[in-house]
Amino acid sequence: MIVILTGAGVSAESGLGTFRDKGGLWSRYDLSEVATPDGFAADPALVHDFYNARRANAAEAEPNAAHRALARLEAEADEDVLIVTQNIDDLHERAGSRSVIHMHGELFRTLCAACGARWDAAPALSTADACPQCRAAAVRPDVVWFGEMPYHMERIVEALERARLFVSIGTSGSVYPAAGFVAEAKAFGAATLELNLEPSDGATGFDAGRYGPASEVVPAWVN
Ligand code: BJW
Repeated sequence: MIVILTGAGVSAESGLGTFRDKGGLWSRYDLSEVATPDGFAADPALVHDFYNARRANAAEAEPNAAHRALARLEAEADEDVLIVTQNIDDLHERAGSRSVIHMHGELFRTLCAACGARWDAAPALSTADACPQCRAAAVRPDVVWFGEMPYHMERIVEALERARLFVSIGTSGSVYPAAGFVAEAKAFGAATLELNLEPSDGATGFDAGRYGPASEVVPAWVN
């Protein structure tokens, strides 16, 4: 089995901003204000504006050659291929990948913080929205903020245990638990490979690395 961890760098060439690069989202927004439960409690309208803008951006974006190469790999490989993405966009699915885990949630899904109901997101969410199930005004994007538990951790650890190869693509490796997957995969016996624009902070933890834009290095690796 091949387990592929993706991050914002895989969608960068589709026009979606990364977080920590120069000019990235965290240079324009205070992450404690827009990506924490406390930030949402303090100013839900600001947080909705942040995600509404990203939803509009993602709706206009198209998958790039890296997303398409990964979909082709899944279709053609004679072993299981699982994408574990930290991205909340839907570009892997739109490129044709079927086996995708969104560990940090999904931009196009909505969560009721009161009753846990989930449904497809309207293009724009507002503080006036009520949950269709319990009517509470506790509607939030279905994404994982700092201090919250990433989704599907049990399935991910099971996959890391089975992996023959672990590949990390377009992630700075600075956010846990995803940043720890390479060490876990290695401990379970997998070979590890980093594909990124440049060596990440955790590059020395990989057996090998190939560096350049995802739209080039990912298709070159898949072929
Ligand atoms: C290109 C490119 C091109 C550019 N081609 N490449 C251990 C130690 C210390 C702290 C902690 C710890 N464990 C947990 C914590 C706390 C915290 C944390 O990690 N803090 C760190 C900052 C230190 N983690 C959490 O709170 C997490 N929850 C948690 O741990 O729960 C408890 C738990 C315990 C044990 C097990 C399990 C759970 C939750 C983290 C939630 C992160 N949420 C966000 C927002 C999601 C919604 C949204 O999108 O708005 O997730 S933050 C943001 O960072 C987003 C991303 O998914 C995530 C990672 O970013 P990513 O994808 O790596 O982007 P960048 O910008 O950092 O990097 C882009 C890379 O691409 C760069 O390397 C570029 O070079 C490259 N690139 N163009 C190829 N064209």
